Amino acid sequence: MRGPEQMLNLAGEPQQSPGDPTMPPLTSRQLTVLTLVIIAIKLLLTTLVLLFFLQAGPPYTNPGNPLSPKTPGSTAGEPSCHLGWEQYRGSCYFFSWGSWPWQKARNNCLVQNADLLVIGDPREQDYLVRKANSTRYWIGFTDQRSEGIWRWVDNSNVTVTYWSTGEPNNEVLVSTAGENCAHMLETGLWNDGPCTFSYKWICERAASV
Ligand code: 2F8
Ligand code: CA
Repeated sequence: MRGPEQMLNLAGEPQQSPGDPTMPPLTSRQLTVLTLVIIAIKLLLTTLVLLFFLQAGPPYTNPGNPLSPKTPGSTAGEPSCHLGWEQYRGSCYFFSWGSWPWQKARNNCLVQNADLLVIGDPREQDYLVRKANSTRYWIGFTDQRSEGIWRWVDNSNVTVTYWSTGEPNNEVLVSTAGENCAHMLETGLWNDGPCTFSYKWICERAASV
């Protein structure tokens, strides 16, 4: 009678166990290190995913979302803004956290039932300069359709402009494509810059009842 067959490895030596054909068992130290490495990779991936989704701003600020709360203290029937948006004279303004190229920034406004900021009068400009707090932001002003003809994204009349001295100059030194998108400089005055550059942005929408 033949006894139970012993498993041999490729070198013809007896194998340690059928469940572990090639590797020696891990020591508890190796197991601990492996577990820590797996946890670290998971944490890193989670952080990267969170950073990606939170770039635009907090997730509860989307006015297209019926669950998105309104500004605390708002009275029923009065126009108001969703949490995370600033209200001023019938408009709600969203100041992004992250920086994106102009079109991607505009798309972010559009998916929030808004559009990039349109400045209609000196009071609105003053308010936004104060709120922008010396940070650059894209605004909804562009001459992409026709060089030198600056239009607001909502096609409203250009009633006031706040170009910085010498702007818009369609500078081609930095980008050969020129400069077709306007942003607020740290001073609050405007500059035309390459639309592919990444800046923060301001969305605007009407305050809703
Ligand atoms: O001097 C004004 C000029 O400064 C920079 O170009 C050298 C700006 N470019 C960028 O911010 C990319 C121009 O837009 C600006 O007109
Ligand atoms: Ca410029």
